[in-house]
Amino acid sequence: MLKTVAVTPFPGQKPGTSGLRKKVAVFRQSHYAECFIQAIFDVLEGAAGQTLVLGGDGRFWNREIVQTTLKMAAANGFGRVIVGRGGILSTPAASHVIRKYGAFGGIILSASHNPGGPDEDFGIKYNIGNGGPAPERITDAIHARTEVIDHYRILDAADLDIDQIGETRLGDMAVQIIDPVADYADLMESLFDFAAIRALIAGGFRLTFDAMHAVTGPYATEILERRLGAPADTVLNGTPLPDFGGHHPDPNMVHAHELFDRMFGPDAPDFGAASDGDGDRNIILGRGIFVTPSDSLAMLAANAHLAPAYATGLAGIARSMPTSAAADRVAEALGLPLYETPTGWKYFGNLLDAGRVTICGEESAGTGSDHVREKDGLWAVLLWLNILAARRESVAEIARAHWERFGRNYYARHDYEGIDGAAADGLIAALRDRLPTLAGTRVGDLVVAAADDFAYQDPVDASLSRHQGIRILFEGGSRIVLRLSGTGTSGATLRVYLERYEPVGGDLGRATPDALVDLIAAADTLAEIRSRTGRDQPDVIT
Ligand code: G16
Repeated sequence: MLKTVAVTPFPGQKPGTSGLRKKVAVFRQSHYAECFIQAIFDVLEGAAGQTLVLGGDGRFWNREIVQTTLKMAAANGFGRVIVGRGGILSTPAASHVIRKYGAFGGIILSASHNPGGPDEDFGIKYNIGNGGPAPERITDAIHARTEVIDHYRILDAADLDIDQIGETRLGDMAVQIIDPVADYADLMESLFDFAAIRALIAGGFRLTFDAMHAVTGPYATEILERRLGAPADTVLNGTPLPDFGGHHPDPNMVHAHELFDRMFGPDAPDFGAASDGDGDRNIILGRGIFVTPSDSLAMLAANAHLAPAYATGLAGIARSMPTSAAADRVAEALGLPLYETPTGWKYFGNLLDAGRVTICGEESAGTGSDHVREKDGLWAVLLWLNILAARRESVAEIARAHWERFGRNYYARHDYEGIDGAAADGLIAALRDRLPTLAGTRVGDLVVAAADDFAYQDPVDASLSRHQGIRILFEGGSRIVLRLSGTGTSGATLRVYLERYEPVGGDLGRATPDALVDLIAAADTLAEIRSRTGRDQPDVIT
């Protein structure tokens, strides 16, 4: 039976960098999730009778919202919903399933790298028919709709069994439960030289993958252990848990410290990697080396031709603005266009659809290609393995050779988490006010060459996105970027991105903190970080 439920709008249902992310307690309020989901359905044109893909990273509240979404999709006229068994789909797998089955779009339930559990975070995002995150014009329309919504539609029906593969019906709508892993694993097998990777592993190459008790566990087990023949203990923390075992499923030095300890410890394996809550992020380590995400993008782009899918070369490379310029050097050397976009994978969608770029990446541990429209953690791991299998060199040797050819972009991001929102806004506003007068300012030995508030005009649809981060460029090519995160759920997170370029022939083997010490001091002087936030050091350095 179809029910129409009268509601009053909830304030603040504004999608951030990647969908709506809030504390579970917020989502548990009566009608809260329903209002947001109805707002999504209300702004979609032509969805009647179409297919929707549905899945999430398995965090606490995932199963409940899967049931709610199914009943609302049926009441809103969808013809079919394809659901990952158990309500599970990694973000890149969801993107692939949307594309493979020609779906109208998809709803992905995830707060990505944010912690999960009854007191932690949940999220809902909408992806369009190309498999990618909804662009700003759609997320803005969804937000506008949430502000005036006065009812939602839902089918009054019993919960469906979402744990058996097969097809059932909900009202007039078909519900198809699929294996969440198989399509994605097949896609990976079509892109990479699995025989070469299998031979590498069979020859004694040792690898470890930390799934962080998040969604990639079953994907990594199928691909690395079953299809590529890695030993059964290759995947660590491979069982997805609703609270990720009480940890942040955020692959960085702080939250994946076990992996870092192992890779920098005695008897380290040859290769280590981790992914995040919903499987779109990755970090890459070799024995005794961490490859920064910005460097990983550059190294993958420089070597992608070694994998079958990219053997004929790349169309172009895109990176988010705060990501280091390491990839720019590769693009220049290969004669490829390089696009600099705002933070957020959604900005890559048009470039990928238009065939302007093949590989994209972000400093926030995201890399991916035109095979889907999301960043893809296991894809990056497999491309690295394919390159290692082809080159038969260590990760450290590949990194060293890369820097000797292109120079090295020393790079770090300093995060100040959970700071007072007004203080964070004040810091950015004050800096913005001073932008016109910053050029020529001397800070220690550094001289500001230019400073601006990054704006991006999409070259495909000409849409303009303003206020995407403050850039302070110094003479000699060093750079500081400051922006506020759009993915947090408590207070504000200030991100400070620091970069120094060391050309070929320079000192390529420094410790990153040493190489950045003057930039760290300059960031504090120029942005008054300590005095405005009350913090004298960052919470997380990535
Ligand atoms: C999301 C976006 C990424 C972005 C990252 C960090 O990643 O998809 O494009 O780089 O957030 O954004 P912010 O700096 O605003 O917190 P994920 O993995 O959280 O979906």
